[in-house]
Amino acid sequence: MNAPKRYTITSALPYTNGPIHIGHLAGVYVPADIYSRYLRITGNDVAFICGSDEHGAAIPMRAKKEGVSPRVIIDKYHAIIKKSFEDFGITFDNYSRTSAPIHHETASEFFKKLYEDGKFIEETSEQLYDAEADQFLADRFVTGTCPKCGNEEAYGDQCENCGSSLNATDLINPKSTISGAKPTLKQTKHWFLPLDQYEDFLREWVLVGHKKDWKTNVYGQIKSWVDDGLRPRAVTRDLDWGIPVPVEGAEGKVLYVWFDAPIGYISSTKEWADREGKDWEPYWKDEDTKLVHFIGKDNIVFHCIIFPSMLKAEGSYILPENVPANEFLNLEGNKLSTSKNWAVWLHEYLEDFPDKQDVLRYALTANAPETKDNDFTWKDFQDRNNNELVGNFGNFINRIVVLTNKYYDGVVPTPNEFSELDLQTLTELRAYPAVISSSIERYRFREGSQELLNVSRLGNKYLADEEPWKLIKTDPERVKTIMYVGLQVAAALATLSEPFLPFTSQKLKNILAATSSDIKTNWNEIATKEVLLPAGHTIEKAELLFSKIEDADIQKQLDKLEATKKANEAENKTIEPQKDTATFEDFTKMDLRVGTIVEAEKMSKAKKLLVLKVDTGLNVRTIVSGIAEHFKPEDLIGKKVTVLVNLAPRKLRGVESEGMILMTETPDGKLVFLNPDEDGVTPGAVIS
Ligand code: B3M
Ligand code: ZN
Repeated sequence: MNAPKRYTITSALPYTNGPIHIGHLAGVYVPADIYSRYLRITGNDVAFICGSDEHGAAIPMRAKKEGVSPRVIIDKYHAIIKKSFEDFGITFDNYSRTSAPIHHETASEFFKKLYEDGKFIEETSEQLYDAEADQFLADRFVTGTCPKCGNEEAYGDQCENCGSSLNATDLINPKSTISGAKPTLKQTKHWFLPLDQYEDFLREWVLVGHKKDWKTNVYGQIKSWVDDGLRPRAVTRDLDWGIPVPVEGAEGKVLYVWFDAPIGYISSTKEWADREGKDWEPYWKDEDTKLVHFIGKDNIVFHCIIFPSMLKAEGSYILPENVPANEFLNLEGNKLSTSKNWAVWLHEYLEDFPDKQDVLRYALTANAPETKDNDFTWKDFQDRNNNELVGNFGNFINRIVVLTNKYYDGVVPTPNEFSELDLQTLTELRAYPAVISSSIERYRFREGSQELLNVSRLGNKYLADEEPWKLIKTDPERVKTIMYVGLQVAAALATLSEPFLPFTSQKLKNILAATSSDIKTNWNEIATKEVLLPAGHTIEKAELLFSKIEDADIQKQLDKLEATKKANEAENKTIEPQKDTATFEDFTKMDLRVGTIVEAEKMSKAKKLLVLKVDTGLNVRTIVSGIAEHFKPEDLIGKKVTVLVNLAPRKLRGVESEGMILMTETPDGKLVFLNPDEDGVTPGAVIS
């Protein structure tokens, strides 16, 4: 076991623009909590730091949607989020918020120091502007096509599809998210951090220094950005929500949310140290401290490029030792989405499964998106509970505790001579702390969770091989030894489960009466001490650690998701914005006629295309139409349709198409001929 160290462990500060869901828990908070708990119980000095991220465009946008002030929004969601973390046993040493005065002070000081040291470039440049809303457009106030991957919904500071960090002016076809308008350009002054000047430092520090020990997904992203070449990055914004830029000539400007938010880790540490009567500085400035950031993959650029460059520019801070970013968790095959309500919200989960915090922690860890995106399914959740937690872990504990009570009134028996298998079992047991430690220290929490289950598997197999319930009649002396060995496994489980299943661990410690001083519940001692639960110690009565989840409980969750899907379809959030004005002349150029379909057949080797013959009154002509997945050819004969007859002819798969049949689409993707009165057609549907 390693010598104790000082750790500063941070997990991404959640935006207070909504509650949190399983994706947050799986990606960031459960792994960070496992890591922190583990380090504490193995004797390290840990500051596990978090808080709410209450600035940035997301907050006023949500406030507008709910018709209240930003303050109301942050207070509401800060409380909900904080409670969810407590409910799920996330043991932050401090949970702060970026609206706190200590944070405003800390972030302002940090900016001022960099400003005074000449670390910024001050520049007036043309930025995107929404004249209608009288607002500059950056970050989430503008979307457009990502120049790197073509995603049409990239934000002004970042593309969530490919993870690229962007400047708003990089977007192709930008569009204001406030009014839908196409932005104009307007001059404004901002302060930029010249990231290009930190390229050599970043190369040396990460690309050389951490090539071996950082996750490949994290390393790869950083390498590709640095190889692409970094550019100066604005760290201020024209907004009225945030921390005012603390220099002269910056009225009406605030710090960019991604400048202030990571400083939130520092201010939250200060708040904690003040409360605990400690000095915060070693946690951020002592070279012996290990700083670890737990985040999701969309935050990599901010934690591995921008924040380290800020820390480097400031000069007195340590840099992260590791940034074990996770990939994304999906839900039943679809991307988790707050706006589409496609999520399992933690506060709602607890209404349905009030005593099953550990089950969710476990299911999310066993299936964590550590190296690739993963899917959460309710079926997997049920299986993991019923087969692994109830069937394996719970079953072992229940058997050993019930039998100890039945045979010995709860008193741990004195063993006789150990058999070969007894010794082998105890030796195997002693190896587990190191095995699980190694998984956790390498940030492989899913592997660690499976090793934990191997401990109860070891216990179950031992009992199944020895069958004490049969031997009790013929060889009660032997049963004493078997039960003694089994109880040592149970005691080890109480400790080894603590990082992963903290509520269960506590319950199990209570059952084993592990509060008394004669029993060993120290992680490191499991490996070295022969006796964890001594003969003569009295345990409590059995109590179930886990309970089965029935099909009906799972169906209820699936029904909820199905209802969400339906509601989303009905709402059809994607009304296309109006196109540019067409003059009357433009309109009269289009020659629209009624036509009758007289022939229809599938085009060979083209899944979507039908070749139609249409009588337009002018002539019978060929029109190729992409409707094969929606209509059977034989149903189309005789149908009257609207045809644009003077569309320039074009060849589709070698067949010349002379015109276009007008169609529209229902929210669930069904194509219909132009008849707005048809079932399912909704206002705003585009005719094309
Ligand atoms: N508020 C979380 C997110 O991107 C963001 C993290 C800040 S960490 C300093 O969802
Ligand atoms: Zn992209």
